[in-house]
Amino acid sequence: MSFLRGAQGIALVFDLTERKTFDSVRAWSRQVADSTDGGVPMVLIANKADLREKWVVSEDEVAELARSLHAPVFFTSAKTGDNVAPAFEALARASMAAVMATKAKRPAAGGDGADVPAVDLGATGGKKPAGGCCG
Ligand SMILES: Nc1nc2c(ncn2[C@@H]2O[C@H](COP(=O)(O)OP(=O)(O)O)[C@@H](O)[C@H]2O)c(=O)[nH]1
Ligand SMILES: [Mg+2]
Repeated sequence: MSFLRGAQGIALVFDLTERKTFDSVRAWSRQVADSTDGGVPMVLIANKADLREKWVVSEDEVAELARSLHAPVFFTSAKTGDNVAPAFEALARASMAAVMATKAKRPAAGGDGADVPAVDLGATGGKKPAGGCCG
Protein backbone atom coordinates (compact mmCIF):
# COMPACT_ATOMS: atom_id res chain seq x y z
CA MET A 1 0.00 0.00 0.00
CA SER A 2 1.74 3.07 -1.26
CA PHE A 3 0.33 5.43 1.37
CA LEU A 4 2.34 3.51 3.97
CA ARG A 5 5.64 4.38 2.30
CA GLY A 6 7.49 6.82 4.53
CA ALA A 7 5.18 6.21 7.50
CA GLN A 8 6.97 6.83 10.80
CA GLY A 9 4.34 5.44 13.10
CA ILE A 10 1.17 3.45 12.70
CA ALA A 11 -1.81 3.12 15.04
CA LEU A 12 -3.80 -0.03 14.36
CA VAL A 13 -7.23 0.51 15.91
CA PHE A 14 -10.07 -1.98 16.22
CA ASP A 15 -13.37 -2.22 18.06
CA LEU A 16 -13.50 -4.86 20.80
CA THR A 17 -17.25 -5.21 20.19
CA GLU A 18 -16.97 -5.94 16.47
CA ARG A 19 -15.03 -9.02 15.41
CA LYS A 20 -14.69 -7.95 11.79
CA THR A 21 -12.63 -4.94 12.83
CA PHE A 22 -10.21 -7.24 14.70
CA ASP A 23 -9.93 -9.50 11.65
CA SER A 24 -9.31 -6.47 9.42
CA VAL A 25 -6.52 -5.21 11.67
CA ARG A 26 -4.93 -8.64 11.57
CA ALA A 27 -5.04 -8.68 7.77
CA TRP A 28 -3.96 -5.06 7.49
CA SER A 29 -1.01 -5.56 9.82
CA ARG A 30 0.32 -8.18 7.41
CA GLN A 31 0.19 -5.66 4.57
CA VAL A 32 1.90 -3.10 6.81
CA ALA A 33 4.71 -5.55 7.52
CA ASP A 34 5.08 -6.23 3.77
CA SER A 35 5.15 -2.52 2.81
CA THR A 36 7.44 -1.03 5.45
CA ASP A 37 10.53 -3.33 5.92
CA GLY A 38 9.37 -3.96 9.48
CA GLY A 39 11.05 -0.81 10.80
CA VAL A 40 7.96 1.30 11.48
CA PRO A 41 6.75 1.54 15.08
CA MET A 42 3.19 0.44 15.63
CA VAL A 43 0.73 0.45 18.49
CA LEU A 44 -2.30 -1.80 18.65
CA ILE A 45 -5.36 -0.02 20.04
CA ALA A 46 -8.29 -2.06 21.32
CA ASN A 47 -11.10 0.48 21.55
CA LYS A 48 -14.47 0.44 23.35
CA ALA A 49 -12.81 -1.10 26.40
CA ASP A 50 -15.59 0.45 28.53
CA LEU A 51 -18.17 -1.87 26.91
CA ARG A 52 -16.70 -4.97 28.55
CA GLU A 53 -19.96 -6.93 28.49
CA LYS A 54 -20.07 -6.53 24.71
CA TRP A 55 -16.51 -7.59 23.91
CA VAL A 56 -16.38 -10.31 21.26
CA VAL A 57 -12.58 -10.54 21.13
CA SER A 58 -10.68 -12.09 24.05
CA GLU A 59 -7.75 -10.50 25.82
CA ASP A 60 -5.67 -13.53 24.82
CA GLU A 61 -6.37 -12.95 21.14
CA VAL A 62 -5.47 -9.29 21.47
CA ALA A 63 -2.24 -10.11 23.33
CA GLU A 64 -1.36 -12.71 20.69
CA LEU A 65 -1.84 -10.22 17.87
CA ALA A 66 0.23 -7.61 19.71
CA ARG A 67 3.02 -10.14 20.19
CA SER A 68 3.03 -11.07 16.53
CA LEU A 69 3.23 -7.37 15.59
CA HIS A 70 5.96 -6.60 18.16
CA ALA A 71 3.63 -3.75 19.13
CA PRO A 72 2.45 -2.58 22.53
CA VAL A 73 -1.29 -2.82 23.04
CA PHE A 74 -3.58 -0.28 24.70
CA PHE A 75 -7.17 -0.91 25.71
CA THR A 76 -8.84 2.45 25.21
CA SER A 77 -12.19 4.13 25.42
CA ALA A 78 -12.83 6.98 23.04
CA LYS A 79 -15.95 7.62 25.09
CA THR A 80 -14.29 8.11 28.49
CA GLY A 81 -10.86 8.99 27.07
CA ASP A 82 -9.33 6.21 29.11
CA ASN A 83 -5.79 5.28 27.95
CA VAL A 84 -6.02 7.28 24.70
CA ALA A 85 -3.18 9.69 25.54
CA PRO A 86 -0.79 6.94 26.71
CA ALA A 87 -1.35 5.06 23.45
CA PHE A 88 -0.44 8.02 21.26
CA GLU A 89 2.42 9.08 23.55
CA ALA A 90 3.90 5.60 23.23
CA LEU A 91 3.60 5.80 19.45
CA ALA A 92 5.17 9.27 19.36
CA ARG A 93 8.06 8.14 21.56
CA ALA A 94 8.68 5.03 19.47
CA SER A 95 8.57 7.08 16.25
CA MET A 96 11.07 9.59 17.62
CA ALA A 97 13.37 6.77 18.72
CA ALA A 98 13.16 5.12 15.30
CA VAL A 99 13.91 8.38 13.50
CA MET A 100 16.91 9.07 15.77
CA ALA A 101 18.20 5.53 15.26
CA THR A 102 17.93 5.90 11.47
CA LYS A 103 19.82 9.21 11.55
CA ALA A 104 22.56 7.74 13.73
CA LYS A 105 23.08 4.99 11.16
CA ARG A 106 23.24 7.41 8.22
CA PRO A 107 25.51 10.37 9.01
CA ALA A 108 25.04 11.86 5.53
CA ALA A 109 21.36 12.34 6.27
CA GLY A 110 21.85 14.77 9.12
CA GLY A 111 25.07 13.73 10.85
CA ASP A 112 28.54 15.21 10.32
CA GLY A 113 28.29 15.31 6.52
CA ALA A 114 31.60 13.43 6.16
CA ASP A 115 30.49 11.55 3.07
CA VAL A 116 28.66 14.38 1.32
CA PRO A 117 30.55 15.25 -1.90
CA ALA A 118 32.22 18.67 -1.76
CA VAL A 119 30.87 21.38 -4.06
CA ASP A 120 33.35 24.08 -5.10
CA LEU A 121 31.30 27.26 -5.12
CA GLY A 122 34.22 29.16 -6.73
CA ALA A 123 34.50 26.75 -9.66
CA THR A 124 33.29 29.19 -12.33
CA GLY A 125 35.74 31.83 -11.04
CA GLY A 126 33.12 34.53 -11.45
CA LYS A 127 33.60 34.49 -15.24
CA LYS A 128 30.44 34.77 -17.23
CA PRO A 129 29.88 32.17 -19.91
CA ALA A 130 31.05 33.32 -23.37
CA GLY A 131 28.15 34.89 -25.20
CA GLY A 132 26.26 35.47 -21.99
CA CYS A 133 23.47 37.84 -22.53
CA CYS A 134 22.42 39.49 -19.47
CA GLY A 135 24.78 41.99 -18.08
N1 LIG B 1 -18.95 3.20 24.54
C1 LIG B 1 -18.12 3.56 23.59
N2 LIG B 1 -18.58 4.03 22.42
C2 LIG B 1 -17.70 4.39 21.47
C3 LIG B 1 -16.30 4.30 21.64
N3 LIG B 1 -15.69 4.72 20.50
C4 LIG B 1 -16.68 5.07 19.67
N4 LIG B 1 -17.89 4.86 20.23
C5 LIG B 1 -19.23 5.12 19.67
O1 LIG B 1 -19.58 4.02 18.86
C6 LIG B 1 -20.50 4.45 17.85
C7 LIG B 1 -20.12 3.88 16.52
O2 LIG B 1 -18.86 4.38 16.14
P1 LIG B 1 -17.68 3.50 15.64
O3 LIG B 1 -17.94 2.05 15.93
O4 LIG B 1 -16.44 4.08 16.20
O5 LIG B 1 -17.68 3.81 14.11
P2 LIG B 1 -18.35 3.07 12.88
O6 LIG B 1 -18.47 1.63 13.23
O7 LIG B 1 -17.38 3.32 11.78
O8 LIG B 1 -19.65 3.74 12.68
C8 LIG B 1 -20.51 5.97 17.91
O9 LIG B 1 -21.69 6.37 18.58
C9 LIG B 1 -19.30 6.31 18.76
O10 LIG B 1 -19.47 7.48 19.50
C10 LIG B 1 -15.82 3.81 22.89
O11 LIG B 1 -14.61 3.68 23.15
N5 LIG B 1 -16.77 3.45 23.83
MG1 LIG C 1 -18.27 0.54 14.61
